[in-house]
Amino acid sequence: MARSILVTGGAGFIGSNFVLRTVATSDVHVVNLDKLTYAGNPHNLDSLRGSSRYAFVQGDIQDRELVRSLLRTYNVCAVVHFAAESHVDRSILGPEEFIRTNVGGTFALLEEAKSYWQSLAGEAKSGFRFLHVSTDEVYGSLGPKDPAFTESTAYAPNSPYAASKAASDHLVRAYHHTYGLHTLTSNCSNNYGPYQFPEKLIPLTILNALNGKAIPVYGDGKNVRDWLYVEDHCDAISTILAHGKPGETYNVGGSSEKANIEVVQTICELMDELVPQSASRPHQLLIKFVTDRPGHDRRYAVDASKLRRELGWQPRENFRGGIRKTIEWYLGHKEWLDSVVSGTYKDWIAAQYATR
Ligand code: NAD
Ligand code: TDX
Repeated sequence: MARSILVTGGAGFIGSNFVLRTVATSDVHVVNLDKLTYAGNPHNLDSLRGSSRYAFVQGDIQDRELVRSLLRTYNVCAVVHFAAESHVDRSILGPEEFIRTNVGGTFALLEEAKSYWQSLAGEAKSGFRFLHVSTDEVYGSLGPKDPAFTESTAYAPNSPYAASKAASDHLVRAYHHTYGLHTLTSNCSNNYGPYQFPEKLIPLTILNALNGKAIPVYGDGKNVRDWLYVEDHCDAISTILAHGKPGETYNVGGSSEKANIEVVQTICELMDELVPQSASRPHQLLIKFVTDRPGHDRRYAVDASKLRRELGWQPRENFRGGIRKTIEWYLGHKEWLDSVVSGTYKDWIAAQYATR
């Protein structure tokens, strides 16, 4: 049977973009294992229905028997591991699921990948890869003049989310060092683009601007993030998977540092232009400064020069162009937005913002 890659969390934001792009631009077979938590949406992948190169399996990465059988049944040559609880604010209100999925789930996958890999021989064994998709948040927070995070910056995670991702990164490192598993780790900055669930800053701002609702900005709005368009991240992952050196970690970033208030203002300006008939113009009037996130990291910035130097990757999209495309995508996919903004979404928004 043809060889496949096992993608975990492929019904989430970055995973969906990665699966769609991989099926469209290569001849590889993709098996997508996703639990379909509140953040997973199989309709993101509706266009692949009927494709002989795509299979969807609903399940938990902690289900070791399932993972074991998928690796063997699909003759898997690489695991690309996106599945995670990914929202910092949710990790503050309820960290347990983050430990289960991000730490326990990654451990389960590593164990099964190791046994499977050990059973292989020849090129199948030497070519096997386990790519762990991680975040820049493991490095902690920068001061205004600090240099950007490099791959050798010490880990200093500050939120339960970041700590759970840091723990998973350490496990991945250990499975390479101890057992020789061919692991790769990418540590990427903040992504934005199509299919992002509207709990994160950029899609939440677009959604609230569309609906004439307050746009919540935490604290003084001067926290800085380094923004990367999701397609550039997916391109980086494909590059690392194809050419990365086993055991290595690669930082991925857009060299596009922006204060949150600047991000929100840019979206408001573009909404004024793209929805000229809106009753909420100028959208900037919707901005509302609210109580800060506890332990809110002040600044992230990623030095991605290793990935550029060693593997030739660099981002194609700039922030203004990427944000425009993103807003246009949301404006053109109102039915997608309506479908994800269901009862449980409303419960989250009430729990998170009502008393801020
Ligand atoms: P997301 O929350 O949009 O999607 C996560 C997906 O994982 C969902 O489809 C969900 O159903 C699935 N999932 C959760 N728990 C699972 C489990 N136990 N078993 C199987 N599937 C499960 O996340 P995202 O923003 O697409 O992030 C994907 C990965 O990239 C995460 O590992 C995240 O830490 C990392 N990352 C994200 C960003 C970002 O800006 N979004 C930046 C850097 C790194
Ligand atoms: O309502 C909001 N108001 C606000 O000011 C929200 C949701 C966020 N913010 C601020 C907090 C951050 O400084 O905006 C910034 C971005 O917040 P999020 O979109 O929640 O992202 P962040 O916490 O930076 O984490 C993201 O990037 C790294 C992803 O969610 C992680 O999965 C990824 O690892």
